[in-house]
Amino acid sequence: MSKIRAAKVIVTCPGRNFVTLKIETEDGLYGVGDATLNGRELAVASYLNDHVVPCLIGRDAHRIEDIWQYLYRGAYWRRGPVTMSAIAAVDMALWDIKGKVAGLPLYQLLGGASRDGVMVYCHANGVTIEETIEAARGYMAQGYKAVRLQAGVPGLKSTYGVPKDKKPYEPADADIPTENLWSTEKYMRSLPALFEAGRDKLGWDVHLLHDAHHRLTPIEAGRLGKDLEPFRMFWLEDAVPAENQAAFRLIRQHTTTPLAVGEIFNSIWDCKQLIEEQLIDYIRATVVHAGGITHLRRIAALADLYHVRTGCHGATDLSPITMGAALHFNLSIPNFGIQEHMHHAAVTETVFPHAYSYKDGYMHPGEAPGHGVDIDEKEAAKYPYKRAYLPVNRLEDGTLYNW
Ligand code: CS2
Ligand code: MG
Repeated sequence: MSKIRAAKVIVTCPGRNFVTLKIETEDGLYGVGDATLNGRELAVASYLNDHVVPCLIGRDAHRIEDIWQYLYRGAYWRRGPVTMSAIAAVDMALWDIKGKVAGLPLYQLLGGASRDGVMVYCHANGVTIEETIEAARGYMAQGYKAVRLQAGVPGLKSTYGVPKDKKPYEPADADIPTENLWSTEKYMRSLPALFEAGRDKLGWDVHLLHDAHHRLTPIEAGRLGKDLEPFRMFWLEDAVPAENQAAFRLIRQHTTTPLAVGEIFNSIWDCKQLIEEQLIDYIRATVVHAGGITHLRRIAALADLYHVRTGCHGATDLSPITMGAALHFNLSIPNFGIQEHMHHAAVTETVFPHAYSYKDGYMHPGEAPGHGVDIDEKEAAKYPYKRAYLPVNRLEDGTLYNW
């Protein structure tokens, strides 16, 4: 028994907004969990502060599954990104504590390492194809075995996924969302040339990925997947919005390009049909938005039965705590596929010291007890919350569209 003495929510903005839950036990240990939901951060902070923290005090920190069920079933209102991010934060903090009590890195509690390292992919972005290829070359020189290629679309002024001013990530940069224009026709015409150049200039010994950010219809996605088949992509991500899981049947009927989806999923119910019907190849749900280690393991176990591998979301709006927790998860499960790796800003790293590291295309969670990521509260206090939104997307006739 290790009684929970206190729990607090820390909101900080070192480069971008992060919400962290810190749980302390009566025997003087603590664990931290990520609760960041980009653009809706304070909703999760309130959910935790007002509704979860009071229910945690006095509970046994070791009863991770029981506390998970208590927060999920007990709330009556199930699922949804706010609820599941809050539960995830509790879950991550409790696994962190258990690891510290055991004196073992989290992956050891999850069954031990199934591989030596976690293959990661990075983002090569550019306004032009040449710029994107140049960026990919730079990453390959650092040892990356897998690179996501995104380039500006000729005829569209700005596109989400292609950062402005050569910034290294896609910042949520506006107090009120800025508006981009979108044209599927222009995009679909431009993309094969990017991957043709990719294979031509980068060769065949690198995995190439692409994110379509839910902007296509199923039949368009089928056609794009077919057009990209000659380039043997690792995956085409988020081809269509995935609320209607059956929509992926149509894409599958038309292309053998591997499909990835799920960064906005928050429970196993969002991907049950996609997995059981083998409509996808990679599931992108990750620790913070899909109910923590406890729930993500359940998703991965289901996926394993159907030849679906994991490809956890790892953008910079997920805090280093999620990256650390995901790396332990990735190292331990049998059906790991790949992990996304976007570099956090240096200032983010000062607030979240961590044991994980990158070397030659692979990451490793490190050997620190627990998940190995901490929060420096003094540093965190220097960066107050700042409202910031991602852009929205409109079609050229003004219709609001998916970004
Ligand atoms: C993207 C993310 O990493 C990805 O694949 O889709 O940048 C995503 O847009 C953000 O995490 C949204 O918060
Ligand atoms: Mg994505």
